[in-house]
Amino acid sequence: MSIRRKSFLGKNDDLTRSNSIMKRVSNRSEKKSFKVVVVGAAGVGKSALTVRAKTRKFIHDYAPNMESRVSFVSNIDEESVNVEVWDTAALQTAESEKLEEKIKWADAYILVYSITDAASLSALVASKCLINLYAKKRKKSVTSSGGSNGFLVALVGNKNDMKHERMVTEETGRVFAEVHECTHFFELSTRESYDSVKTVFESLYKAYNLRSQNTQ
Ligand SMILES: Nc1nc2c(ncn2[C@@H]2O[C@H](COP(=O)(O)OP(=O)(O)O)[C@@H](O)[C@H]2O)c(=O)[nH]1
Ligand SMILES: [Mg+2]
Repeated sequence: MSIRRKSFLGKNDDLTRSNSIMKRVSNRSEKKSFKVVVVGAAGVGKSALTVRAKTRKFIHDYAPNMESRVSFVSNIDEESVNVEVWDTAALQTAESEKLEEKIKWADAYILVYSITDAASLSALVASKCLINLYAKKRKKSVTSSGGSNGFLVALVGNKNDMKHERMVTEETGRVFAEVHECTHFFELSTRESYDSVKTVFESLYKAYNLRSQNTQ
């Protein structure tokens, strides 16, 4: 009798244990995902920024023209977020079909220029137009109020450690961001600061999260 009872209790214990395991597994699989595309002219530091965000390290020489998709888990506002980053290469019109796919895939965009290269800022006008065009077609697009039809776009002026070679003032970057309806603007040095790179991703995610909550 006592043996039967014992085994019955054991079954319950097993059930409780497996329920709690299931809960843990489902919590893990419910980890929020956040997809970001990094866009910009060659040499502005897209790959350095992407690698910095993932590994915290600054890699001096990353294969140029190489495209990569990386993912990492980031702790934002005590939430574990699976951040996926598509570090693009050649984003010019010949590639626009591929670009359409990337733009539709993303939840947010980081447009990078180098403060030492004025042409790299002008080049972003075309990219921003393509984002406006393709992101509208995206089913999941968030159309709340705020800049750029609700698309989350951070303009990042990179390499601000190279002040002696500066060609773009911070004010010019800020005005560009306003005129082209970017939701965020940062000037930073990927080389010098991991924290400022992290802030870019964090700010975009927080805005994304807020908008997702508002549209539910
Ligand atoms: N001084 C400085 N150099 C940087 C910075 N970010 C990237 N670089 C350098 O700029 C070059 C191009 O970087 P990369 O990430 O390959 O550019 P991408 O073509 O846009 O992916 C590399 O030599 C990097 O070391 C930065 O914040 N400061
Ligand atoms: Mg690169």
